[in-house]
Amino acid sequence: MTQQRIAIIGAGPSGIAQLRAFESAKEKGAAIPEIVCFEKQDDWGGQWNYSWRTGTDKYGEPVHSSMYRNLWSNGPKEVLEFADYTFDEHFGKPISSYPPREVLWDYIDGRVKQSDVKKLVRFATVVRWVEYDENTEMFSVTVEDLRTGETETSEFTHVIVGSGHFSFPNYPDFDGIETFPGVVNHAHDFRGAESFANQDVLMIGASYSAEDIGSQAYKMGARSVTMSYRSAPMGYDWPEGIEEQPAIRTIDGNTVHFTNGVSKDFHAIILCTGYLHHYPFLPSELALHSSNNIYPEHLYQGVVSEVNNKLFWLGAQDQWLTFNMFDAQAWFVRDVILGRIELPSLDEQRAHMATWRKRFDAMETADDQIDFQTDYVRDLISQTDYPMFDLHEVADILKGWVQDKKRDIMGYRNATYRSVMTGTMAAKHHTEWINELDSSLERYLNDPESDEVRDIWEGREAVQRR
Ligand code: FAD
Ligand code: NA7
Repeated sequence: MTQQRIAIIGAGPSGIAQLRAFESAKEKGAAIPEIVCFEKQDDWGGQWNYSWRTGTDKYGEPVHSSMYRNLWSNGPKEVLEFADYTFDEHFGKPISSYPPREVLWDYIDGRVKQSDVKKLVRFATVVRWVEYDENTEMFSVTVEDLRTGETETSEFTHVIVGSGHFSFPNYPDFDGIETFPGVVNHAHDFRGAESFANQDVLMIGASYSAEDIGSQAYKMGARSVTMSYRSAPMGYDWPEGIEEQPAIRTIDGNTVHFTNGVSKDFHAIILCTGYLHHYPFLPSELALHSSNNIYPEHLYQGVVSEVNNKLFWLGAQDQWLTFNMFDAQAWFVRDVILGRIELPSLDEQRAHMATWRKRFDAMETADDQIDFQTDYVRDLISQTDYPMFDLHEVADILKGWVQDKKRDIMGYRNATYRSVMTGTMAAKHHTEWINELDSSLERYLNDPESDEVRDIWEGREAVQRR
């Protein structure tokens, strides 16, 4: 039998989950194959590895991360907690339910930094091309070492794609947008809203990016925030200064005309129009062609490529769950590769996918999607030795989160939840999101001295300062 050699593309949360899955088997005495993880950035963490750069990085490669400086988690951390490494274990004390980006990067890093898996990652190495040879039944993977510019090709028995799908912007055209004299950016290139103070800004889109970047602009003192929807408004109880308008009819200089006859002048436009599943390193017959949804087609168990059962995807779904879903997927993929899980025939795989697809097509509400994804993850975990956790509880937290946002879109991050893994209640954070201007790990973890602005905001007399 050919010696197994595994290529993992990307060391974001998904790629790291795969490394951790194999490591966990090794710790329990299993023989594991040779693994090489290629990561084009200098460090791991994927989207959570923030870059101030936009456009291209220092190597001339497209910048990967779409996150911005002051990003805080937009979902409760209790729904993404690793079952084998809890927040309590990492931070040694309860923390709040909506940590900033840097805090979550620290948590992801903390699980694996002490282990041997970092040695398996070739950083600053981009995967340029993957091919499958039907005769040898091997993949050849061509990579470029971005530090030296040298390319090399080597053979692998299995390829696991963990390159993410929130990196290549979807850039639709809008009539007249070329006449707009202000800043026009995609959410992928948004890094901070400070420059929007006293400005009128337009978000195009009606999903997470529009909601979060719009809220960030409001927080940083934009004079007005308008969000333009194509299908349906988000419908939150927005504070004064934020409004939703339907689709754009045309843009004429600074003036945007919406389809309902309303016109308004803007200083800046951010396209919050989502991302493309784009895999420039794969020939079309191997690539995944999908919109952003929670059940992309042709992936058995959401991970095994139907066209080649030795090619896998992690995190290809739109995500109610993230880190622990990637774990569940990685443990499953590991066990397929180790021969612990036998794949059924192609017909059976297709029948299985059709059953899930039928349920997917019948979904109507956010709660349906939450139940779908939590059931999917429970099903995966039940097939491996990943620690099972109460996914009904996770679904309840997610449904509560959806309601929290309906109640108070600017204040939902003040809510706290109980850990499904440890039972620990999250701490109330020292500063509410709307008042916090410093999203650093240091500020987050330390109880800051009382400050004047916070005192006044919270209705206390300002503390006398020297
Ligand atoms: P990524 O994190 O995208 O990592 C992919 C990795 O692959 C990157 O390191 C990249 O450099 C590497 N790579 C790509 N192409 C190549 C190549 N050709 N060769 C070598 N390496 C390559 N999730 C949450 O749980 N909570 C949140 O609050 C949240 N907020 C988000 C906000 C934004 C703006 C975005 C875009 C996403 C957010 N997410 C959030 C979802 C986020 O995508 C996941 O949390 C997670 O980062 C996905 O992990 P991944 O490893 O699948 O992909
Ligand atoms: P999403 O969730 O994929 O949403 C994309 C939005 O963009 C959605 O509202 C789309 O409208 C809208 N869209 C797409 N094309 C157009 C055009 N042509 N005109 C108007 N509106 C359009 O992407 P996000 O960036 O919000 O979120 C992705 C991830 O990043 C997510 O996981 C977050 O955590 C962060 P539609 O509803 O399809 O009509």
